Amino acid sequence: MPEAATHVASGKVREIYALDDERLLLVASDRISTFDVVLPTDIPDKGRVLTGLSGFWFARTRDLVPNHLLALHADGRSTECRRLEMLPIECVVRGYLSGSGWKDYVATGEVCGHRLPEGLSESERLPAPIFTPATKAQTGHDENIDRAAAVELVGEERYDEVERIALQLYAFVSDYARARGIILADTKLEFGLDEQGRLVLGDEAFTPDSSRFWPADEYRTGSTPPSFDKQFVRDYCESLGWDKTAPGPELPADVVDGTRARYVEAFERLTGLAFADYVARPEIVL
Ligand code: Q0N
Repeated sequence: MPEAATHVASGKVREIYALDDERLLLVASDRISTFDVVLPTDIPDKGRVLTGLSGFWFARTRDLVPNHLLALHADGRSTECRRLEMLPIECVVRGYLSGSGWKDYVATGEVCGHRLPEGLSESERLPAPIFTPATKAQTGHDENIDRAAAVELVGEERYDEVERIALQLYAFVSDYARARGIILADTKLEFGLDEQGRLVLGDEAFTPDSSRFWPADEYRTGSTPPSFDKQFVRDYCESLGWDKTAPGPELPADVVDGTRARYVEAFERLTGLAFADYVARPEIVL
């Protein structure tokens, strides 16, 4: 960490430092959360996998929308980014009915104002992907909002632009992943504006922490498909009968190793690159 960098914000698993007025340093840790609780045991290389995947997608989507990535550091887990004025909404795209989208559908037949066909099952593929914005809760859970509520926050023109770009990004990455045996069920993107007011993709993008990745060969409707990355951790936590409040349990070595292997497998399948080559030379993802 640069001595002069001042800490700006912490997420559950990432830290942000200011390098100067224009640039931020984003550092991805090896921490893992499950059921919204950060566990006391790290997953080695998880931060590198997420940073490498984000960089891979940023490099491949720059013609669709500019992004905040300026440099990928040699440690493979920290990036320099352009400082943006972040939009006050989470930009979620859903191609499948899961998580809060499934809950809202069961309760109302709609997700964020999108009326969906009757009789859909949990995890079913939607007729077409939908843009489902949410508020950025400072504490607690993000709240799904409809178009009118999101327009109040960002304006109509900007809303139409982020919806169009987010759907294009989802289409590109979900096609890419599907060809490699992975379903991108949904994803959360964050956008900001540069000094000229142009839309820029920020945060991390299309990582297992910001997206639901499902192994295509295990996909079925009527339940929650196994998570590509966290299933061993969830199964282990369920086997303990833990009440899902902090502090979470320590993970045994076999759960750590199996989970690390799943993160590395996601990286290698999606990028077509050997993870060891990324660790040696992170810039190969760009
Ligand atoms: C920013 N967040 C929320 C880390 C990520 N490029 C940027 N410019 C200005 N601000 C931000 C970014 C970015 N990215 C984004 N906070 C500040 C996402 N955080 C949540 C905590 O973990």
